[in-house]
Amino acid sequence: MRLFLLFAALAVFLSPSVCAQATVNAAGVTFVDSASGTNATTITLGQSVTWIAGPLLHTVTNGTGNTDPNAGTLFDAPLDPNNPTFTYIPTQVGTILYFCRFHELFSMDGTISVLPAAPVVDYPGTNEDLVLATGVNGPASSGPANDIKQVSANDTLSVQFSSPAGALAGSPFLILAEGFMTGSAPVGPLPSIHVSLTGFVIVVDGISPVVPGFQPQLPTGGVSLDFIVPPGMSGISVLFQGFAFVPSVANGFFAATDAHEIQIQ
Ligand SMILES: [Cu+2]
Repeated sequence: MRLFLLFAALAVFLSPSVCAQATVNAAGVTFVDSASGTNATTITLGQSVTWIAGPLLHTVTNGTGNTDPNAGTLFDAPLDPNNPTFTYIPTQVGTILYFCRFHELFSMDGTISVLPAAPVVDYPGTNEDLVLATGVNGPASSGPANDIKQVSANDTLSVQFSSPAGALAGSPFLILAEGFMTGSAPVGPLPSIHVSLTGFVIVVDGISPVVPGFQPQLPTGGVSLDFIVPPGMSGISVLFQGFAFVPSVANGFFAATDAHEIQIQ
């Protein structure tokens, strides 16, 4: 019942993701990477490399040279005043050698080292002793690469909220959630708050006294909730995030967990 209420609160915002990219200048008869200052470029998988022309005629050609049978199999692009830029996005981890067909004898060449993409923390919190973990029909998990999960109707979603080392046990706390159309995640008011000020609902209220004089507190063992995913909710996601409110934390006001996005398939 409560989950239906969560899903009723929908927020439609777009959060564009920005990927850093590399640029390489054709300087005379040398390729110069803007970051390294040499002909060596390092990126992570998913990032692009853009070459920028100088006044001379060049090519950007993968391979070790004109006699390489594989030369030009990945890219073989002109780079000159009429073709001022060329962009390539590698599709796998590894090293790509490239050269200029016109200036091979001048050693006009370079390398692209493509590293694995780092695990993504999609919804970072304040990195304190406060953890939200979620599980689908099994153990709950948290940490990098665990912020987004998929569920289907009738799955059991478990949401666990705790201060593993106990530093924030006993604090006033909140567990919040916000529903949205998958792909249109809400935009929070601060980098560590991912629910929007207008769209969140309170899942567990660890602030407001139920009995006057008795302040609720985060239990030492944390809080654990189980939901059965209702049918008919495909295409909707719910963002969960937990907070503790004590002056001893880094910002003096609150600690926040990573948020977890649960996408209903
Ligand atoms: Cu050249």
